Amino acid sequence: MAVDYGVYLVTDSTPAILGSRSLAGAVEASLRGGAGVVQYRDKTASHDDAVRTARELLAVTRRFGVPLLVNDRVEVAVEVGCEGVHIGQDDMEFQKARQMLGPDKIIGVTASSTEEALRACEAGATYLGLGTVYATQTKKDTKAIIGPHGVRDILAALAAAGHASVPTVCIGGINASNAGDVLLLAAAATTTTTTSGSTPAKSLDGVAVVSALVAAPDPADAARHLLGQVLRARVPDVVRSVAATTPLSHNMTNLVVQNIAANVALAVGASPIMANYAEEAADLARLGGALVVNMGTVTPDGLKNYLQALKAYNDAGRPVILDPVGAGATAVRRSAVETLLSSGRYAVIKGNASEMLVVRGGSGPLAQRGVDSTSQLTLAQRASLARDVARRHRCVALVTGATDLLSDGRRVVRVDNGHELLGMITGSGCTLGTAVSAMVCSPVGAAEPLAAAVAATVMFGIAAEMAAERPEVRGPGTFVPAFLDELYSIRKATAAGDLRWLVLAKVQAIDVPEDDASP
Ligand SMILES: *[C@@H]1O[C@H](CO)[C@@H](O)[C@H](O)[C@H]1NC(C)=O
Ligand SMILES: *[C@@H]1O[C@H](CO)[C@@H](O)[C@H](O)[C@H]1NC(C)=O
Ligand SMILES: CC(=O)N[C@H]1CO[C@H](CO)[C@@H](O)[C@@H]1O
Repeated sequence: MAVDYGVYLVTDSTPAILGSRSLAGAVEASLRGGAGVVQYRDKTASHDDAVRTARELLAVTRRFGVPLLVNDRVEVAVEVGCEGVHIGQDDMEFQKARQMLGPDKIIGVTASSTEEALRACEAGATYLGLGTVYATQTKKDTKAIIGPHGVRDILAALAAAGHASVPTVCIGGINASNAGDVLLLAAAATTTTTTSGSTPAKSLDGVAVVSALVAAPDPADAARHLLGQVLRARVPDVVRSVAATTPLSHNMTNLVVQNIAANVALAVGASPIMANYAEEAADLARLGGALVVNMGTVTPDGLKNYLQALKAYNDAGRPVILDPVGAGATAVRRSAVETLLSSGRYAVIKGNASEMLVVRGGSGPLAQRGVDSTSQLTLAQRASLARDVARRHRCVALVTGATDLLSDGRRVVRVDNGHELLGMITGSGCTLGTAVSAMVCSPVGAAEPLAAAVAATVMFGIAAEMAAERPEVRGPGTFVPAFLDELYSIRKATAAGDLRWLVLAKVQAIDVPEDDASP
């Protein structure tokens, strides 16, 4: 099970926190809002009661495909067969827990100092909970309040010791008003380069919260709010991950946009490769990059090449991005999209509303009415479309427009960055596909495809806004070079820990009711 540590819920059954609500109800609402991990914490219930409650929660988490961890009580986790445990430094030691659970279960460990964090990583902890960040009512046996700076120091030590890939969440008094500060302080980490090479920076993967969800008037809404903050704070980490690894962006795209697509790839720190010969694809797929299949100019020969390359990347387990340009405009394109969709898997599918209606297929009221009708889609309908495409094709879907809508099938996120000048240059949509591919195949982005697609959309949109503001930009012609410069300077600033550009990021998780009529 791929774990998304972004919004991590720790339960609390004490009446002061839970009130008269049911625990399972609060958990379910948090999961609807986008929480990615649930930790059942109850230090006082009898074994039988704890097992009963854990089973009840497991039934809920399984429906959402989210792991359930049990705090401390390893024997309860073993009995209910949930995904793992979370242990503190005072709890049963790590090796004993590992022995009881077997090699594959998740074991998270709390750490409140650099020494504890390093020891936990060396023991083999799956992830770390860093804290206590702030004093809190829900956990009174607080060993050490370390504050956001303490968290940052531990992260730096983890990176320096080669543990940058161990996921981390911060815990202790985190709520809607302070989560952003803690996340951003951690996100401003820098990659340090020494004579022995460069040490990747490490930031937080998410926030662990108790009352901020369990005691919230609307846990779903509170979870969405936190998710938006986490995704926004993940942007620099993804951007840095691309810059640190220079992943290959293998683009099979149309001739019209080749130049700008290659330049965008370079500006964000990826390495573009232009190869339309499918025979090369198998070799290229092994180089650890991503493939962009862009349907800009479809010919029968081109389609054959695409299919061969798609298979090569799928076989190599590398991500493929589908950009179904002009899907639905002609019968040839409609059938090309169908062939491509039925022939392989995609990590991300991006397109505007008319293209994505074709990708989704099916028979919503607007599906058959052609391209023009999509301009009347409401935001809620486009959001629902993104989620439909993500579910149907088990991918991250990105529906572009003045507001971009992204979904992984469960969560839906809106990004309100960008500038109208982007719409006046050829291939800006296609080059967004290139940026997405770079982010999605970076080490950080590969583990979190939704965060990766959000990062590409945000970086792209903010670069456009900053370019448009520049005094020398008078229209589309002067915009293009300024846009490339801004992508480049965002990458440079991020690597240096300067995140001032991130104040422009507009990322929000939104509620899309399940019964909302699909377009
Ligand atoms: C969030 O936590 C901080 C620090 O513990 C506290 O001062 C603040 O009042 C809390 N805010 C909310 C909305 O609960
Ligand atoms: C989507 O893009 C295609 C071409 O790529 C264009 O013809 C169509 O009008 C666009 N639709 C919308 C809703 O913007
Ligand atoms: C950035 C990049 O790799 N661009 C290439 C994409 O593919 C076309 C062929 O369709 C090349 O001409 C571009 O150079």
